[in-house]
Amino acid sequence: MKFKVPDMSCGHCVASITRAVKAIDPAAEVTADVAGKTVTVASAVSAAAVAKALNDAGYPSTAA
Ligand SMILES: [Cu+2]
Repeated sequence: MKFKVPDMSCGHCVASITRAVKAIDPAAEVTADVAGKTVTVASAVSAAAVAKALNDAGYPSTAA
């Protein structure tokens, strides 16, 4: 699943996002493209659950 995360602007954002996703799925693989403002997540949890975790961490997203 892939998300557009407009507010992701630096390595700190990536760390926060990665932590938020791993909090709901420790096995998730998170790949962030800061320049492209996209986050790709490989996880067994639903896209909706990941989107909620991102939002709760302060990073609203849309499907990309
Ligand atoms: Cu940042």
